[in-house]
Amino acid sequence: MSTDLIARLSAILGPSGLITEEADMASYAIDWRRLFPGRPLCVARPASTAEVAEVVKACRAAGARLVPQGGNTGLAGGAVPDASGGEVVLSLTRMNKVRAIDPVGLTLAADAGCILKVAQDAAADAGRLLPISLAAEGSATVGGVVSTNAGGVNVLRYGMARALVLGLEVVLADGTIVDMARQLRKDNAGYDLKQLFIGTEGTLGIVTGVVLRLVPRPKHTVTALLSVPSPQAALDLLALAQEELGDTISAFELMSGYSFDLLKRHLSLTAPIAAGDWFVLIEAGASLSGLREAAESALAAALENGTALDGVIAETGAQATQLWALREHITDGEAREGKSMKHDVSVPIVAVPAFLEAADIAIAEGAPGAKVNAFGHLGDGNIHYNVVMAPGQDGAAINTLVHDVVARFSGSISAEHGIGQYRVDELLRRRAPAEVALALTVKRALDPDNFLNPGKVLPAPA
Ligand code: 2HG
Ligand code: ZN
Repeated sequence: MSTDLIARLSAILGPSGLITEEADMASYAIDWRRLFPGRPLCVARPASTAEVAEVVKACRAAGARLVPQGGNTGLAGGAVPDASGGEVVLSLTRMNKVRAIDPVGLTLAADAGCILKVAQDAAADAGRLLPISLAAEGSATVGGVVSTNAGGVNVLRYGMARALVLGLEVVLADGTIVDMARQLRKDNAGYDLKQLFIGTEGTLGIVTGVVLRLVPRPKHTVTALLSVPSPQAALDLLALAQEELGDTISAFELMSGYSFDLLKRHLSLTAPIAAGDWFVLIEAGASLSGLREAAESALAAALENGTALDGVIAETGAQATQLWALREHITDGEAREGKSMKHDVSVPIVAVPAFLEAADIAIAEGAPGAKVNAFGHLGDGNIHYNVVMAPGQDGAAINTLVHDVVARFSGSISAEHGIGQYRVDELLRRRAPAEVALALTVKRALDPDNFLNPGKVLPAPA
């Protein structure tokens, strides 16, 4: 069977579009954190939507399951194959072009495999902003960003990826191409079917093209790093920033002292301000003047009333980049520290300080010796509550400890990273049976043979 399929795929894709050698498949077979090793039958690299459709039909006919993959930067193992040696990885990375930009209509159309940074740069060249920003933007693809409904640091102003999607082109499990890549701002004609494919991690169809919303590029940006005594002080600072800077705030990030300790010890990165137990990185952007003055007066007020202990506003773009480098390297610092259990949780924004306190107690009591690397998007109530384990500790038990606290605050066990294969069991435990059943109904309708990305997001249907 597999020899016939390889021959068929080779005929569809040509020599540069199919990888079958184990060594050449290695980077497609495992996630970047090397937590979910798989073994694909082969890696198909189509160069067009028509080729994607042909690959889908060939694999389906041969009974080989398909795992769509973009930049493979996910944190939940959603884009890697299982270890059976029977799944085909469908890499979209050869479909990498920006298709069109409309700077007045504020839209950008791209192939699914276009790197996010390439799309951001194309928008910037047209004088516009593609307002989605995440640490993996140099390798993540726009198709992956949409398929996982990625978040990032600008969600509080611009929303998750879903909020930026105007149109999609997808290939269904039977190979049908559905072209919904419309550039319309308003389109209320019937079901909004593109939503089925946003955030469902390739389990209902394969995103091959996207149309994203752009925004005008703010002429002025301010970036500030502050140290604060506690998460509650950070929340007070958010309230103050909202008063002074209003809806110009595009990022409000919280980082623990331990996060900065990791940056210093593993990457020689240090904060240019006096340390506190916590740090906050704020960015705001506006086209009208007066933003910097407003930021300076907000900083002065925060220092005056003790909300902030110290703070700096970047003087140049290069300084702003340096401040952002601190935030963006925390994941890297954590990876160098040891094995960690990641918790991508959200609770109501005002509950973040109480959540952190309760979770810290749960870890201190239930997993003594573990260290908590808490940081994330305070402006969205989304904390990366990552637990660096002591030798011999049980990761699943740590998951349960943290997620039990999340449940107490009516939070979510995945605010932005998705479910992938990492959180399937936890999702089943934490979501109401009626919600899981509804999801399975949708899955069965679109992919009755469980052919697309099996075992991700949902359990394999019985
Ligand atoms: C971030 O906010 C990413 O930097 C990664 O979502 C978070 O490493 C993590 O847990
Ligand atoms: Zn994040």
